[in-house]
Amino acid sequence: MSKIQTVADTIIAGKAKLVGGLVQEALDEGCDAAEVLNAMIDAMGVVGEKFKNNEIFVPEMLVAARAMKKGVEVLKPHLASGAAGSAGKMILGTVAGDLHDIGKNLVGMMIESAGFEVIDLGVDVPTEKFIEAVKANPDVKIVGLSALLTTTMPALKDTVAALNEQDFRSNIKIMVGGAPITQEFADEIGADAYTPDAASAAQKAKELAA
Ligand code: B12
Repeated sequence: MSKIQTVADTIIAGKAKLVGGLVQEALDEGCDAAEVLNAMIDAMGVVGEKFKNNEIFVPEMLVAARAMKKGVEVLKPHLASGAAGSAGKMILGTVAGDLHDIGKNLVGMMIESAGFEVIDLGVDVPTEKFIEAVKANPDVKIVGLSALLTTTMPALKDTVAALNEQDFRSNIKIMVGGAPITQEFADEIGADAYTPDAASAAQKAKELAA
């Protein structure tokens, strides 16, 4: 079995203590960091499927998430490279009611490596906190919102609606993403951009801030 497959299987099994070492071994053997990351993302997809099919439950999903994070820590220096801050500032957060942050963190990491300073507000972020953060950072160029649940898509919509009403609206661009989000939904709620993954999010952020 390939080392990358072992990394993926270890994430699915939620063996957080082993993942870091295995990722390092894969890199030492010459595996490409982006390829390792993609396998890890796919592993989280497998975890989601198992959860949907009642083969595993929330605690198992949580340990898989912890394992994923351990792996990302080791990968980070190999993925992120740019000089932070030169491209501008971005505010990033997962919307109210939603605790998923692995995708958001990857987006933050890739956008940082594209030269942005990322102000990460964390998870379960109420609308007012996004607004306050933009007011506190008038030079911010992009606000990125993440939602992973169909039940928090309305919170995403409400946050975009509230941002759209602010005086600062013309100074910022709003990017949205997360597994249930589509380009159509982004258009419907009045966001400026949607991308399906972290790499394209970084590319898009550069275009929007140019
Ligand atoms: C890990 C996980 C958890 C962990 C989260 C831990 C953490 N720290 O993040 C825990 C255990 C806490 C959890 C809890 C729950 N979860 Co959960 N979870 C997952 C799982 C398995 C993986 C998510 C993940 O990390 N994916 C990997 C990352 C890399 O992908 P991503 O998040 O999609 O991000 C990428 C893109 O979407 C995009 N992106 C993301 N954000 C942004 C933002 C911007 C601006 C842009 C441009 C792009 C972008 O770029 C990212 C990188 O490429 C998914 C299954 C899945 N297939 O997604 C279920 C899943 C999302 N969870 C689900 C559910 C139901 C729940 C719970 C309700 C379960 C429960 N009964 O309690 C709770 C809700 C808790 C809450 N209030 O948020 C469902 C959602 C169903 C739905 N349609 O709404 C899923 C799909 C599982 C399933 N198949 O049923 N979960």
